[in-house]
Amino acid sequence: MTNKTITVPDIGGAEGAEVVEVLVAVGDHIELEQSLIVLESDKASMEIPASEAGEVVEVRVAVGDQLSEGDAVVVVKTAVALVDTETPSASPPSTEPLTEQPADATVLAAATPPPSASTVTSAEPTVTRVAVPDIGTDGDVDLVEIAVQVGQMVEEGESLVVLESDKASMEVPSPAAGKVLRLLVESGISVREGVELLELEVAGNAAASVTPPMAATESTPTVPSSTGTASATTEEKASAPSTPASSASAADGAKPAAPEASADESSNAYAGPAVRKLAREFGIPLAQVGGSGPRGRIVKEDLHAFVKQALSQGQAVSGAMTGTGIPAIPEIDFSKFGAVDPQPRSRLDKLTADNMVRAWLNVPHVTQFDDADITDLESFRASLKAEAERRGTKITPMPFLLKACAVALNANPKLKSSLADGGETLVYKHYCHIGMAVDTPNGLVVPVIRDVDKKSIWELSAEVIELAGLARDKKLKPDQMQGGVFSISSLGGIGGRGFTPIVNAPEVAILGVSKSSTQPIWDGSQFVPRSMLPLSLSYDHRVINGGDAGRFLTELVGLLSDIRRMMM
Ligand code: CAO
Repeated sequence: MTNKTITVPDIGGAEGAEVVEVLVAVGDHIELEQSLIVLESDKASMEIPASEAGEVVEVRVAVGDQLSEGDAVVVVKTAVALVDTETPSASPPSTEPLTEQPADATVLAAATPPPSASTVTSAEPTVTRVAVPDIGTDGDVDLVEIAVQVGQMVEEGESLVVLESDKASMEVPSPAAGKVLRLLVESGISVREGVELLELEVAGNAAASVTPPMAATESTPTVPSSTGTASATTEEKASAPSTPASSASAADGAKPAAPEASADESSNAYAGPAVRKLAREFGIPLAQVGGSGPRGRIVKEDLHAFVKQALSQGQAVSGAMTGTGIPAIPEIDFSKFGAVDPQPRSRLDKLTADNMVRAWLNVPHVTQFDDADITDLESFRASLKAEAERRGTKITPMPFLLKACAVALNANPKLKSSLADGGETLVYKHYCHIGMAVDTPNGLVVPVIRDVDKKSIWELSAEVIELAGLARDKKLKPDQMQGGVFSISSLGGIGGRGFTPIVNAPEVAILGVSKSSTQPIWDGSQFVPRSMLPLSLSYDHRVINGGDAGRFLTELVGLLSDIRRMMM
């Protein structure tokens, strides 16, 4: 492995040609002759191709820089060790002019490139590679976000990347304070324990570091590669979901309403290869896009703006449908009505939103209500107070609810089944792991308590406290949120008379618990004050019939009203 600096070759005497696009980013694997940057002189645009194949370890230019022959463009780690480090610089620029060049442009002549490459030393031993820690699962998780950039200083514990399983998102903290030297991954890939994420120059060892990246590297805007072989950059992928124009799905559902421009018209548009590729992928007619770059050149942001406008026009004109065929909720500019404060949503909130929509749209929900008389349970719980204090804990209604649900679920196993094979099969489970919704400042999480039917009330109580604490501290591991057969959402400590929870699919039922209150209950001869606990059971009506749900809830109410029954 050798680091090679690729420099600007002879560009026909053009001094100070402006960088108008950077087509690669740190971490990209580039092929020989792949375009690295687009330069624009007062006469023409030209692409600077790679004279080496390998991995980009440093980008030394930024959009707006003025370059001349011999100036460094990128540093590439090549796969093959070279005998002579005095190798030629970049190949001559493409002699094919960009079709969009201005009418008076002439193509710059190619000339023999001068010997100008230099070798950059590789990482010193003081550089640490940060890997995915134990995330509690053997399986792969998605790397959904890289929270740092090359060159960035990070504190110990500062979030480096965000990982996401199908149930939760986790942040990998920095093991030490230092400087991010190199990203070894890009967002969108799957990772597992041990996968190396980035190189960190640990604070205090800066002097022994590899050649520090130029400041321009940090501000280099990333754009898609102009070749089909290279993938989109880290930054693009991370931002894709929130950027309609860079999201394939958004573009699929939102092809611009304007008529398609012919290939000829588009090829005459003034845009670089990266923008052309993006436009092709999204089916955007370049001829209809206004360019905001130098001399009207179309840049990536122009494509974003074009798609955004097409989307809003489409909605205004035809009440555009979302991918599900459901009319989209129009975007409103709330600032028209008063002061607003738009805040980015946490990844967990967005993940929860997706899960809610999925369950809401797939599961035909029915909710059944009942009240459990927990007067005796509450006096029993009160009698445990002193013992709980001796044990250094406290006991809420939650462990009793878990235990009662486990008994009722084992007696009504359909309530803890799941659909499989596209609805052909119903999977019955011989275990009884129950999820418990926990409200955290970061969003909603559902840790799972395993084998509830086999645990004592004290054990369950300890686990409720432990898992709720881990959830609030964002320390739950993926396997602590998996395997549930049924869920409980208790808002009893918060308040409310009743609510209709959404089934946590592929589970088929969920219990909503509201705040207990003292109610006058007729005992056959008089009204007596009883502590009543409102329960709501939402279920998947594809699997659970009203009768199944009614039997389960009636049994549950009976168990909570007389907890001695739990032993029977
Ligand atoms: N009725 C009356 N009081 C109740 C009650 C009920 N149904 N359930 C709990 N309480 C009381 C508790 O006894 C406790 O009182 P004391 O401190 O006087 O003993 C107080 O309310 C607070 O309890 P808690 O909420 O800390 O503990 P818990 O074991 O009842 O619940 C947990 C734990 C993690 C489920 C809960 O803290 C929580 O996060 N609930 C929110 C769940 C949620 O967000 N669901 C919605 C999901 S869909 O958006």
